[in-house]
Amino acid sequence: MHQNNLKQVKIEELIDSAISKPIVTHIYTADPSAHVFNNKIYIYPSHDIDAGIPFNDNGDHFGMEDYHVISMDTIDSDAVDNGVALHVNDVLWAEKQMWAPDAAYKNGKYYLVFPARNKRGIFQIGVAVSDSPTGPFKAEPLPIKGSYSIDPAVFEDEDGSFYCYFGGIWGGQLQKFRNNKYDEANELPKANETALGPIVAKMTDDLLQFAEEPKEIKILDAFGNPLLEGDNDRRFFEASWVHKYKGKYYFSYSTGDTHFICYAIGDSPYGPFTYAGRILNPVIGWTSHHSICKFDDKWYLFYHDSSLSKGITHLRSVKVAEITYNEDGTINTLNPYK
Ligand code: FUB
Repeated sequence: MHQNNLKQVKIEELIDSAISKPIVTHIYTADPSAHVFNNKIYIYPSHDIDAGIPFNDNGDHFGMEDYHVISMDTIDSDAVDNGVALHVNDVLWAEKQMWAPDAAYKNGKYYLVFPARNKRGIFQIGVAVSDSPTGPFKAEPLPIKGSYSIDPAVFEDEDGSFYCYFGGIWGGQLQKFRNNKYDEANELPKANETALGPIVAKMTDDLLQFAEEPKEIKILDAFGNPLLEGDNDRRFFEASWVHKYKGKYYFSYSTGDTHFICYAIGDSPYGPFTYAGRILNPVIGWTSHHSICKFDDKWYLFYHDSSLSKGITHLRSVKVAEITYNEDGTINTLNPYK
């Protein structure tokens, strides 16, 4: 049998054995940031389209233009697509590539926090505000001052403080920054050097700006040493997410080119976080991106794969599966296919 046919048979078998189905099938969705607002589930995903842009390692083929918010009354109920919540044409500072967003709620307002390339081709992070969790959202005229790179995730701590985590290497441009400054000459560290960490900044009370200089987060191994750039199975690539479980901060992320969703545990929203294992094994498609959310006393992993498009890496679909913890606080690894 021809190699491509073999590959196709393998994908069909994997799709058949998937542990969950796409939440919506009429559009492609990815990078799901899930939240419970007013006892209902709201998913803030990327809206994948085929923009006709050739594939490259920069991810230029991820040419998304808008966001749709998906809502569900319960984890098993039908998902509702609430239409266009924000379009790139309505964001003054943004040029293209509306990548993975997140959302937050405070004092009666909903905040969509999203990355896009500005007119100079540099990723920044913007905020758009609405009275409704489903939008439409009105974008601030400028991006967050001092923001850069991709994949913002907004975490609300129990004291009411909000933190924005962000960053992604390769197309996400994090490797071009050191100490929050861009230099085109900057590249990834060498394999035996400390890997680049994700970035965190506390947000201002109005959730429109960073309240402090962004700081790099350390992810350590069990011996307290920082993970190295060559440790591709464990080092940070993109897709930050933070949740709290039994008083500990869980920082989860994608390892990118090795396709794992991993997590690390710490005692502060700023880290350091100690690597603790894998949450999700590789999915169909190149990227893996997730969020973790509690609903009705159960914990769920929202993630995506490219099963609906039969493996087209930039045409992904959001899925959900329950995750479970062990007594020691570790999370049991999910296999997306049986
Ligand atoms: O959706 C575009 C990019 O792909 C996201 O920003 C990354 O996390 C990856 O999922």
